[in-house]
Amino acid sequence: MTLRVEAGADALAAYLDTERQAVEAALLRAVDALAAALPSDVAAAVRHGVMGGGKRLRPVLCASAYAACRGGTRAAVYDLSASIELIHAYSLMHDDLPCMDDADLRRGRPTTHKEHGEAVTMRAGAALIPMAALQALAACERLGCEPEVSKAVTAVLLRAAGAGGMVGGQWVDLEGEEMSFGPADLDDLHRRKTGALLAASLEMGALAAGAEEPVVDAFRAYGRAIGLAFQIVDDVLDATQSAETLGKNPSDAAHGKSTYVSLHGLDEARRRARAESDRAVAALTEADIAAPMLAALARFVVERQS
Ligand code: GRG
Repeated sequence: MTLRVEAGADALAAYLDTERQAVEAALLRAVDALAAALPSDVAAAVRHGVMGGGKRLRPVLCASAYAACRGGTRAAVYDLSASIELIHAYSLMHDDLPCMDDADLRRGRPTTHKEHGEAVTMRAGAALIPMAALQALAACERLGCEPEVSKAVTAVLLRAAGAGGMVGGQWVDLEGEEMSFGPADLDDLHRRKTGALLAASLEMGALAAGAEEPVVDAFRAYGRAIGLAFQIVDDVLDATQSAETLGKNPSDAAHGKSTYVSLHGLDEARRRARAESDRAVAALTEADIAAPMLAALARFVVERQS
């Protein structure tokens, strides 16, 4: 089978809607389980940070990669997908803290620390990290993965979240407040800060589905490319949209950091985002992966308005 067809906008919207509902249900299961083991103030902050909307892009990518490899999904796939969103949610909760981005608006609502306080938000975010790893392991077991596959899937998540990935990218980003980056530095920063978790989402779905190495590699390449496209578009939106439309405070340019727009200008930034989206689709096509929704998602990432 080959990827000749890209789903249309309506089909993609309906698909995203259905997938997101399954993800929301899995996230609620995870949050309820974690909340039972936490003091009530920390549990409330976890609920605020995890259940407060969001595109749920990473879990949808994970479930889509699984479905493309296995021809369908199962409930446990969404529990696996939700483990990635728990990491993403903690990263946003901590990123918004005064010691990092100091943001008061996220997903159109007050940030977690604005409602629950800084100390409680720190604890809630920290509780989500081990929870995510345990959830990934348990979901893999329920999917019938061999123990070494479960470990590999969980390791992909933790590696992407760690110093070589998201946390490392955030360090570099924080240091960037005092220095300006060149184009290669900016690519490297975002490959780690945003791209690593996006690529891991697809890799985890493919690995859990038992895909062969070339297929896993193709999903990783797709993830890396849409990760970069996603970040370029984030900079374009920051430069062109109001906080009200975005539901968050435009950040990097406001903090004097280099962005794709400040380095390349708006038109070139948009061209680069489209080129990465094309690269993502080509990675799937070349590996003969039939995934029309993922092809459409690569377009959605560059056309999104928030
Ligand atoms: C201690 C250095 C250190 C780091 C802790 C805070 C942190 C870990 C990492 C920050 C990672 C971060 C904020 C990455 C940005 C990722 C990004 C582009 C977020 C926006 O993603 P969307 O648009 O958001 O998918 P929604 O709201 O749709 O989920």
